[in-house]
Amino acid sequence: SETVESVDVDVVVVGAGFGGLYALHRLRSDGKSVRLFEAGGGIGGVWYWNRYPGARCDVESVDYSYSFDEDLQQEWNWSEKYATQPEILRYVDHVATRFDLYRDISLNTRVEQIALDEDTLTWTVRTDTGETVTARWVVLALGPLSNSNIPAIDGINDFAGPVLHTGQWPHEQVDFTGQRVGVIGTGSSGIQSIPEIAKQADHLTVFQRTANYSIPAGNRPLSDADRAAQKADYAERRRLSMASGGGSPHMAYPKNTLDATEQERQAAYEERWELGGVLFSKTFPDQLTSLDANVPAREFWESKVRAVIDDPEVAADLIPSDHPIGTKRICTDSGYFETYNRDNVELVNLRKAPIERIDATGVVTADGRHHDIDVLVLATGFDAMTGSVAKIDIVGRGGRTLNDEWAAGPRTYLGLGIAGFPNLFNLTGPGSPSVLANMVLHSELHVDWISDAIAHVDDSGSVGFEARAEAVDEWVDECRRRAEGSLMVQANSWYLGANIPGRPRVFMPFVGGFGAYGDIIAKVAANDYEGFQLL
Ligand code: NA7
Repeated sequence: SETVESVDVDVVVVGAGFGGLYALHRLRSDGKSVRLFEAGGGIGGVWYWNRYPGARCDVESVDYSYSFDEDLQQEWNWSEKYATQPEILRYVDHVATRFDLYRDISLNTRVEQIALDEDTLTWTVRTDTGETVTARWVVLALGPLSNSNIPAIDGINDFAGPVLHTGQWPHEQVDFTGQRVGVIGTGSSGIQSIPEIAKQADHLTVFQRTANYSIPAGNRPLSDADRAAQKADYAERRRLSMASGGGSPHMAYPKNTLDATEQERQAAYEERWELGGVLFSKTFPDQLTSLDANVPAREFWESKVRAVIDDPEVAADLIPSDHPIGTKRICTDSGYFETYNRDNVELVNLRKAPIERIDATGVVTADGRHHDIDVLVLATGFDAMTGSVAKIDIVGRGGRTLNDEWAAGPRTYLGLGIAGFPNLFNLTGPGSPSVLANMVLHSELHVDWISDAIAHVDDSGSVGFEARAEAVDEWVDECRRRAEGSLMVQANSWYLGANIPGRPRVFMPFVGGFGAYGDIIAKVAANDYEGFQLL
């Protein structure tokens, strides 16, 4: 269309996490008018909601922070190697205040519908507060891990005590003193909260369905000297991160696993173990592509973990046997496995005796046991990657909804464009490295690309921008091919939607690496946005 209709704002951004906040800042700096809607009562996205004890980022704080402003990154002082949830919220508030973001943010406002006017190529955004706003562009910054998964366990609503999901944690302090607590789930959230709950509770029962890999975080306070060294080298640190597999400045060992000697291998694993956390999954470049390369890493991990668990039977339950190491996100812990040495902690292996039902006073397992509980904690994760997008009624060309379009699995071009949904961008979602990368740098990468794309549309005198259907087909194939070439498809993970009954099994993130992905989208932009059409 050649007609430029008047709109209320140039851009609506949905979600005030790291991605949405930077989208607001960047697009407003480009001269656009922007409104940001946020369902929560505050900004920060996952860090607003996930207030459970022990909640921390598993990416180093110096890396998990914005790079777009040199003064910002020089002035902010992180207190620990891995930031706690409250410290990250303080940082987010600092950024929002410093860049005057709050004035364009509407909190406590859930977007319910986003509908395209095909004649004018504008979007009408409706909220649960009754507001209707029209915009040329929409940026979805909903977060890939924001829609809590409440499992449909028989009788869960009959439980008489509090039921707390880690991703919807109460704002007031929860005190477990004197309580018998049950935790269902041993992903990152369970593994972070279990040691903290165990210290407080009278008794803790952990219900584990799938045993999980976790690596000690090696968390520690940062000294002035640490911070000074990091900041002196920040530019290089960022450069390495942007080129890396996952958005952190640490490179894999320069040889493949089986080309290294046994001695080199052990030294490399040991070094990564000392570094701490998720990066262990990429000690060697082939660790997530070759089972032969994965096995020695797994064996190293197992020997370390067995050494800290007193009871060999408990250890046997805690050692995963059903998926290669790193094919579900490796967890990062502080004293997780040691927690099972405590007298007040019991591990229930649901593979041996699944949960049958929950009643008013506890959990009944298939071996006939009744586990008495006063407080139930659900660390059961999220309807990941597409769950929050699916909650909004997004209506594109021909009245077709995004939920129809994605019924058999999400389909995007570069993760950024969706055929039939012009002028709408989805941040850090399916088809991009997304949850496999540092989400702060990934958000910046996406927002900067979108900002350039919008400028390109403006410069060409067009009013719209849409992914071509063929480009979507090719990208979906490319992502599938790459996933199948890795070990990542060998775990029943939320990357595949495997944790949500009824979801199609499609590996959603792009596994080719964060740096490689950045190169691909930059090349597309340099090539006149090939695969997109100007409207
Ligand atoms: P995750 O990683 O999805 O973990 C959820 C856990 O809950 C996992 O152990 C699940 O077992 C378990 N779960 C889910 N449903 C059930 C039922 N019905 N019964 C028993 N156990 C269940 O979520 P997190 O919040 O820990 O972490 C998400 C990401 O946030 C993390 O990767 C980081 O990137 C940050 P399963 O493995 O499915 O058998």
